[in-house]
Amino acid sequence: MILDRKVSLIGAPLDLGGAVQGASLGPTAVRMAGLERRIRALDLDFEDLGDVPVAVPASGDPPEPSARFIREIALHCEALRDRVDETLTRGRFPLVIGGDHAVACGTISGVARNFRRRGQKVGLIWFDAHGDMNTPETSPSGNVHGMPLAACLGFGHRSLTELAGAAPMLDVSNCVLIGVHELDAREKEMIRKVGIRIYTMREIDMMGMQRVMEEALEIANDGTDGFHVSFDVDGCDVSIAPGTGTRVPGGTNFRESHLVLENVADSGRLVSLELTEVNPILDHANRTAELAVGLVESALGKLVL
Ligand code: B3U
Ligand code: MN
Ligand code: MN
Repeated sequence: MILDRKVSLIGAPLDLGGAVQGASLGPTAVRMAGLERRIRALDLDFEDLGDVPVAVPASGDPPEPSARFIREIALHCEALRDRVDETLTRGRFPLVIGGDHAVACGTISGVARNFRRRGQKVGLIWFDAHGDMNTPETSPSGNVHGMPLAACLGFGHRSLTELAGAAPMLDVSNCVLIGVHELDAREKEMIRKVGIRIYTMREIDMMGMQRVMEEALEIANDGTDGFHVSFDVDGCDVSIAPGTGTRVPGGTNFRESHLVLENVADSGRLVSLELTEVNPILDHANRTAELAVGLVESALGKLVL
């Protein structure tokens, strides 16, 4: 099912949330892999809104080691939030390309604020090798790209948790984490405490991706007016997505990765999509960006027949 969507591409070239640099080139790499042409080939209206600016931090060590570059990251997220919110208000579909995964605080706060204003609720499907459920208190690295899901659920630095107004941005009962295969010790405690539904790689192996997605969609759609997908390419197996900053062996294969987004498209309830952590510096021949473009097509309803 190809939906009648007007797609607005928003680049979010943030590189301050992770330890490895290069995710700031993600939007360029995905554009160069033919994103616009392939979306237009689906007969969808397309506009490119360009990139949301990122401040250059002062030189030297970041002032907050427990949440490195939090000031610059929060500023970027505020600008991204406003762009996403406006895009939805214009009746268009925000497609955000990161950037490290800290950009999700900007995207999701934009969607949440827009829905809140209209008295509506939005669900969330978060695909990732990691939980992204750290806070400055639990994080072993101080890297903010390990914290965005916790921030969206109301835990962490106030400059992120309150981006949409009063925290939390989302109701945890409509949020689901898929593809996880690496968690930090204190992050596991957070996941249990917060009570978010999680499908690790083990559940995917045991249940199959189709059943996992059927359950995930039920959670994201239960009493909501649509859902957002935050897709971290590091959840895909290293063999198909080598170009990403924190590689963990044992991710989803090519078909499982597409099946996630094919199910999302079939639901007809996707309101916005973001794809993060594409790092072409670590890649060969832009393979991960090319995978990313194919995944966007699946999310927008591309069918073989
Ligand atoms: N959980 C670790 C590693 C990590 C999280 N997200 C990514 N890496 N991409 C951390 O630093 O919080
Ligand atoms: Mn992530
Ligand atoms: Mn990740």
